[in-house]
Amino acid sequence: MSSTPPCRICAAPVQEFFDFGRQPLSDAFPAPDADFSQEFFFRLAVGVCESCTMVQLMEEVPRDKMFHEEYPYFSSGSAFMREHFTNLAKQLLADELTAEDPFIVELGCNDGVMLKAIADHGVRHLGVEPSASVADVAASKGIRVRTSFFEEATAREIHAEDGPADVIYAANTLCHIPYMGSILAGVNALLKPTGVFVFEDPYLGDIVERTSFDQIYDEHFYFFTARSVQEMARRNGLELVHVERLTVHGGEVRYFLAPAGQRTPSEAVAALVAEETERKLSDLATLKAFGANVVKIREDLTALLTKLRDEGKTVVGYGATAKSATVTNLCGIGPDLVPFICDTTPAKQGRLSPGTHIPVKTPDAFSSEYPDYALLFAWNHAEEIMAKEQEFREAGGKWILYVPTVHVV
Ligand code: DWN
Ligand code: SAH
Repeated sequence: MSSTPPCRICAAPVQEFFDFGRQPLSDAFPAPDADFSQEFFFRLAVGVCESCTMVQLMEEVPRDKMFHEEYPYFSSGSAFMREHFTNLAKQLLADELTAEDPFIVELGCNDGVMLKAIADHGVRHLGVEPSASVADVAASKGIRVRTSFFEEATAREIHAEDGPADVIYAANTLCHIPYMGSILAGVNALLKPTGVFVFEDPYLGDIVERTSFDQIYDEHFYFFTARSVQEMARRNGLELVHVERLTVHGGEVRYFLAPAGQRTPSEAVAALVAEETERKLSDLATLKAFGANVVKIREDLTALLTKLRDEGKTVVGYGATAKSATVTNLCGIGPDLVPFICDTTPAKQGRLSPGTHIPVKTPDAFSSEYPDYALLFAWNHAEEIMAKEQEFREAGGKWILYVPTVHVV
């Protein structure tokens, strides 16, 4: 185990609790003829801050290596997620965007999956999105986008050009940003005193409960709890005033932050903090037990895949998710165990999975000749995918899942 780096929120020591070893960039899909000696790897390990309890990566990957003009994750690829974000837009329009000529800024708007519904209502908006691949798609939908990283300087420029924001929103983005001091200074500079900063990200409580260890990869730097977010807000002149549990992406929490003293915190905040204390969620012992569960899943999954291969069964991966990079690289799953992964994303098709180089193919490759088993890497979309792949089940196919334990359905 290496030395303890300072916490990115409060500078106290961070205690490491699990090391995933050498891992590639989770969203870098090399071409089959790429020079693999150039593939980027880093040590993926996770720890907890002794003081503010923030769970975070031990090493930071430079942001330009992850978010750029070839970023291949397009948020609108899931019908469930499109509905989720349309509902959220309606909620914000009804509850928060009620002032005269309101203004909303979204960090990490991706392909505009949420802002489209806002733009359709004629509400003033701006998406801040560094990855041109997805930002261009948002712009093509008529959404106003600024192709850059959000940070304090960006926030000040936006304020100078557009005035203060009623809402700043970020889905599955804040947890991607190590430089939190600059982000929250930007939020303070841009938000109206009556405004609200809303963000939703994978919840440590769900990750620990379900051993969904594949939520841990280069892009996910922080793993929030109500307690750690409350502490982070407090240190930056903000206050956690509300929380909502969400079921998407395997379990998330939506946090509402307001300038300190402006809103009365709801009972849901105290209730979730109390639940986390009761569970000892941020205790090193709890997190080390999580690590032991990860090791068990790795052993069970490699044993199952090896057994199926030795029996001559076919296994195909379903969904070339960023999450699956952690699974395939931790477990050593390459094309010998899983000959290909099918995925609907054109930018991933014809490429290889990061690190273990499993070919990514179109969904046709799956349906033209069903395998005996499908390893569901996109397990967070299980309901949507299993509904659309009913024929696979009817043809005798079985799904392999590895969260919360390795099982076949
Ligand atoms: O936080 C992040 C989340 C929001 O998105 C990012 N850091 C990166 C990305 O993570 P991910 O790749 O693990 O997300 P998903 O949503 O689990 O990825 C689903 C993958 O599966 C996509 O590549 C699309 C594909 N897919 C498919 O082939 N058929 C998805 C669905 C719903 C389908 O029916
Ligand atoms: N909000 C979408 C996208 C999540 S993927 C959804 O929930 O599906 C994370 C996104 O954050 C990527 O599109 C990435 O380009 C963006 N991102 C990373 N760092 C950022 C920053 N500093 N400011 C704004 N967006 C950022």
